[in-house]
Amino acid sequence: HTVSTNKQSKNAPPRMTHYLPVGHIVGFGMHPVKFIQDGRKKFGDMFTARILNKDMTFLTHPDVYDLFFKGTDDELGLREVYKFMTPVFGKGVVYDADSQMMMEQVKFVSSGLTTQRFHHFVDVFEEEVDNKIKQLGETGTFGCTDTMADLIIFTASRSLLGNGIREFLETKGLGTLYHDLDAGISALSFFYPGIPQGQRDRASTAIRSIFSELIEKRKLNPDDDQDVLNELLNAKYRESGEPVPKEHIIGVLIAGLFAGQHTSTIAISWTLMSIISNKHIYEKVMEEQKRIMCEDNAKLSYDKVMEMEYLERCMREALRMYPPLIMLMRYVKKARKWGDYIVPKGNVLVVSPSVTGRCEDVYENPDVFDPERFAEPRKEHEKKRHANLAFGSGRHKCIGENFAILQVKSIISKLLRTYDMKLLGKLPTIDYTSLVVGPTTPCVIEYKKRF
Ligand code: X2N
Ligand code: HEM
Repeated sequence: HTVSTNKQSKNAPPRMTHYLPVGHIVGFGMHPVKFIQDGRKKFGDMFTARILNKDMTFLTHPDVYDLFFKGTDDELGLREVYKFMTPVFGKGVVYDADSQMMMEQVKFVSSGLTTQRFHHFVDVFEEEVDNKIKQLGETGTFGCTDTMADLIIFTASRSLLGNGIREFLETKGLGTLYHDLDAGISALSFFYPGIPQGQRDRASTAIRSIFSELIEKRKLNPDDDQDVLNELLNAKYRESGEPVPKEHIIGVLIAGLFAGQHTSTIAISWTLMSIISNKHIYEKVMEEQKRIMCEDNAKLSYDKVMEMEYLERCMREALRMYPPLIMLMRYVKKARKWGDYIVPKGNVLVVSPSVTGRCEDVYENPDVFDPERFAEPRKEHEKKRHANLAFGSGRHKCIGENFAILQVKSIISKLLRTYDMKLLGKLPTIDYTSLVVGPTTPCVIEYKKRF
């Protein structure tokens, strides 16, 4: 632990003065995005503030983001800031592995997300929406994020682990176990990772034994290669040439599921709510659906989903305004020079996809939902490097982007052609209290079958 100090070392970025030993945690915690935007007004492109036990240096404009995205892993570490997730993902995987091994593990997942598997995933997505439609019936209301979370859990779990996972979700409480496990990753656990969490650890043990059972079954009975698990079972670490140990496979799957669930649930919720609460955009989306799908209950295919460009722009626009990961962080392992500034070793460097998405130098009227900004001739996101940060940028850019887009578009397409939907009440506000940031709940949607 470093001591709380207002002392500014030579050439360090401007520092926000604090008067309490806990620094600016209250202002930061209540509204992290506003905190960074206010800091920008006062200090410019870069400033440092004490937050609880950390000195955090915020980069507030895309013009200086190269400092963040061009750093190598030994200059800017991920492990040091993201290791609080280790009790959830497990030992030896992702942020608990060395940088070479982490890179290989991430690559196993991305190699598993092939176009060939994507063709199959679209069938999985459609089947799961069909199941949900059977539950929902002709007409009624549903909580948007809860219902979307169900759809994402089922579709992501099947894509990563195969059809065998379904019975555990349906009848053996795996959904609740995921929930208990993921509750172990909270915003505050970033500052205080050591807090004991019995519920999290019990869920972890139970999930690991379920995944282990599935893996043993798969080893006896190799299926026809339609999920990411198969990729992991056939992968080998480059240096040792050894297959990936079961404990690592399980850890990578848990990390992949965490990554695939919260972000996608939030992305699909904002996309759907933004579409149906804006008449003009809703009509354009439905026009595109009619053009590509012809009949309301036509079967989806990979090619058709790929053709839904307007729907994709709606999702990208929702992610611009409401990125689920509101800040990305790196630990400064070697002092970093930028112009006249030197960011000292030991600081946490921060860029915010949320602040970037609302940057007026890049996006005109940034608070307006306008999918056309991603289309010709505007292409506003291409005006500046690192201007579109929902999926990150540089060497650690998201590897699940194409999967998430395919999943969200498939599910929304099927839902919109089945039901006419209406958001009850106004578009929700943003809830900054969790680590992955989504709409304030409840947000209720009223639906009625179209045919
Ligand atoms: C109680 C009002 O203080 O002050 F998951 F394989 C798996 C992102 C990590 C953000 C940390 C905010 C703290 C508010 C406290 C994988 C899909 C990933 C990638 C509220 C006092 C994980 C921590 C956010 C601190 C802000 C880490 C995810 N693709 N998913 N109230 O991401 O990639 C993965 C990658 C992080 C943070 C914070 C408060 C690969 C308070 C009062 C109270 N933050 N934050 N992923 N706060 N208060 C992931 C990125 C990686
Ligand atoms: C990294 C966002 C879906 C797996 C990232 C990063 C962002 C992000 C911002 C960069 C983190 C950083 O630089 O610190 C999102 C969003 C998603 C999504 C908004 C959905 C809408 C997924 C899915 C998967 C996934 C579905 C897996 C199946 C990963 C992994 C990394 C990553 C493994 C780490 C890459 C690395 O460090 O090299 N994601 N993600 N993400 N994402 Fe995603």
